[in-house]
Formats: sequence, C-alpha cells, structure tokens
Amino acid sequence: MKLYNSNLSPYATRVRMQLYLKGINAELVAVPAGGSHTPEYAKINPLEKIPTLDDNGFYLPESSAIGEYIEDTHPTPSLRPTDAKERAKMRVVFNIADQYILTPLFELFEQTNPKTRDAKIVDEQITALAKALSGLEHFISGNKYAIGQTATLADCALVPSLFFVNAIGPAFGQTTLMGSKTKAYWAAIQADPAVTKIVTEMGTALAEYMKQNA
Ligand SMILES: N[C@@H](CCC(=O)N[C@@H](CS)C(=O)NCC(=O)O)C(=O)O
Repeated sequence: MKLYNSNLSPYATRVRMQLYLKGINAELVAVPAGGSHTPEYAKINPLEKIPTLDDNGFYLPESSAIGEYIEDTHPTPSLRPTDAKERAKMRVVFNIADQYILTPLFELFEQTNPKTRDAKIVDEQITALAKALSGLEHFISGNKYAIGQTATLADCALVPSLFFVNAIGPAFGQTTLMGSKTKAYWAAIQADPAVTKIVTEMGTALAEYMKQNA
C-alpha cells in the first residue's frame, strides 16, 4: 500500500496516524514534482488533493473514505468502536475535527501575517473555531482517547486539528481556545507513541513551511 502524503496536511496526517496505530507498513510518497495540480497526479486523484491511497492500483481519494477503507481491509486492531452509539459519537467527533475545526483554521492560516491580516475575517473565524471547540467538549471523554478506552478514527482526525489550534491560535493571542476536557485529552494523548511521532512530524513540517514562506 502506498500513501501520497504531506506531513503538514491534516488530512494526510490522519491517515498516517491510522497506519502507525495499526502497525501497517505503507510506503509514504510525496506528490509528483509540480504538486497536486499536474496531469500526472490528476490521473491518480481527479480531485487533485492530498492524500490519495494506492492499494495495488486501486486509487482512493478523501481521507475519511481512506480511513474507513483501511478499517475494512485491515480490521485488527480496530479503530472503530463496536457499540453503535460510541461509533456514532466517533463519527461526530471526526466531523467536528474535519469541518468545524479545520475550516476556520485554514482561513486563519491565511491571516497569520499581522501586516496584511483582515480583522473582520480573524474575528469571525476565531468565533467559529471557539464554537467548534466548545461543541467538541460535549462529545469527548477528556481522557487519553476521545471515545472509549482505545484509539479510534476520531483521534486520528482530532490530533492534527488540535495540533494546528496550538500552532496557530497564539499568533492571534488565543491560548485558551480549548475547553477543559479537550485540554486534558490533548495532554493525555501525547503519551501514545503514534501521537508523539505525528506531533514531531507535523512540527518539523510546519517549521520548514514557515522558513520557506518567511
Ligand atoms: N476532503 C479532502 C481534503 C484534502 C485537502 O484539502 N488536502 C489539501 C492538503 S491539506 C490539498 O490537497 N490541497 C491542495 C489544493 O487544494 O490545491 C480529504 O479529506 O482528503
């Protein structure tokens, strides 16, 4: 199995985290020279986004579909709770991370330079992010894993999203966006070796990006 990957992409990172948690030895490859908007990559992924999974010529885009496909094809250890209610909560948390947290973060990422920032956009997006993080508090346990006692796909989506909350928030004077359960969760999940690896990889990739775009 091969994953077209970027260590900075929160979408690719959730799949990498899943691979690490499950002990799957997939080949991590960069998109071809020229990036995701090349005819060569568009043949692999017509949406021209990262990540793409290549399972022996079966090319799959969209991190959420990839995550479910890996669970279906490599069921052990499972990253999906067996209980229907827990599984549903896992999907809610996944969606909160995927849409409600990442969407404002991407907008804010464009506004990090204080000289060119648009105060109205910043205000709106900080409000949206705070609302998303407040909503998250209702669904997670506040323990080491978001849902239940073991890692699930919810953690794979949350870890890269919360990494960016910590990385971007302070640029806007926001250091207390996470609620108490989310803060406790974030501190506790750092003890998982897969998370240590992910946070290190993302930190290195972000520092490299900042250096190149300074
Ligand atoms: N919904 C997609 C989103 C993927 C996505 O937006 N990836 C970004 C990297 S963080 C990308 O490829 N951006 C390139 C572009 O939009 O041109 C998923 O979950 O895989």
